Amino acid sequence: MNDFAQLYGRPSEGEWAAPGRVNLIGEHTDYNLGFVLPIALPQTVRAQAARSGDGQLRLWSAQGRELVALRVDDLAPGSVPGWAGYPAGVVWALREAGHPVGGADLRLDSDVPSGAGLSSSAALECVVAAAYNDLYGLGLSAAELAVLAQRAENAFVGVPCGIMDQMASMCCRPGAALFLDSRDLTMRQVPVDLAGAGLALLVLDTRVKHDLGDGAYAALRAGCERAAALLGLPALRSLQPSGLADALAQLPPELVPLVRHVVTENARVEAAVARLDAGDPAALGPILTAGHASLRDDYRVSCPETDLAVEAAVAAGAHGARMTGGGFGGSVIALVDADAAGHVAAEVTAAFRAAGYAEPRTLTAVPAEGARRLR
Ligand code: GAF
Repeated sequence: MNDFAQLYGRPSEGEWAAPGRVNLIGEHTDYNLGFVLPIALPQTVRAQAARSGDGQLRLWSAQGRELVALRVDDLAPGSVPGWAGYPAGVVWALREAGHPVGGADLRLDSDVPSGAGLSSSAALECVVAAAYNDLYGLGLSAAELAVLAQRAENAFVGVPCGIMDQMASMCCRPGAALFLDSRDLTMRQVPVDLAGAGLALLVLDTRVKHDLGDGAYAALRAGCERAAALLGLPALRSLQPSGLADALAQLPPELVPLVRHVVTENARVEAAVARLDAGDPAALGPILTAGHASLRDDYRVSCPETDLAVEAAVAAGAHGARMTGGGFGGSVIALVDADAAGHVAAEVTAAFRAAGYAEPRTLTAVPAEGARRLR
């Protein structure tokens, strides 16, 4: 039921996939033009697609079991509510950038948990960008598609996200983390051999709904931009750890913890890359836990559930743990010995039960491939 031919009365021209992500370290640094270090998840959004000749964009989602039909010429920021705004925004952004694209029929399916801070929205944008790039022969690079997908989210959906999630979904490679400089989008694939080191990366979805659209994310971003302006910097990225104390002394008290987080977090990304380059992924553990403390105490984007998951994971023997993504709920990652993964997950689950929280959903993250054509 509801396969492409049944929905649209003809075969698709191809099928594409784009993954969700977890970020190893480098949170709330991307819009400050700093460093991030995400890996792609094996979980993807898939799109079967074919060009339509009638100027219509038809979107069917296997999760919503809903068909949305839109006229491409009528697409305008804010005009498409709900999940369909993300794919529609990509088509709008492509046209805005002058690319000669028209309508398409898409059948979308996903196993990226939504609302879990695992970047299901960016995966949805990126799979549509990848499909359109091939269907309409645009010849855009993965990074160019990521920038257009971010523009869709910023200007069409209205969420002021940075570039990390779209770059992760488009550009990650199997077995590697993407060391990305958000200032100029230079990137390096850093090998991450967790299995070879006897390690595993647990993802614990706290099931506390993560939503970037509620204004808190925008307020944090605005705070960082105000701090940079007060310091006379183009972005907080330009502030080095050696200049941090002097800079903090010049800022109003409410901006001090934000700036401290961003500067120390950029340094943690560089430290994490150095450990991975040295072939010592277990040494990431304390860096992850320090990153969580900074997000909890300085940036204040954790919540009781993510704090408890981190504490319980570390108490159960994890090398380190932290919330991942924007915060306000979502998921925690825990770096564990592979043979202790079940034990750590069980201990976090028991702690949640004891606290009266809904049980976390657990998966194991393996660095997977970015957006690609499947057939
Ligand atoms: C969300 C945003 F979409 C990213 O751009 C990034 O800012 C992240 O939160 C925090 O690091 O995932």
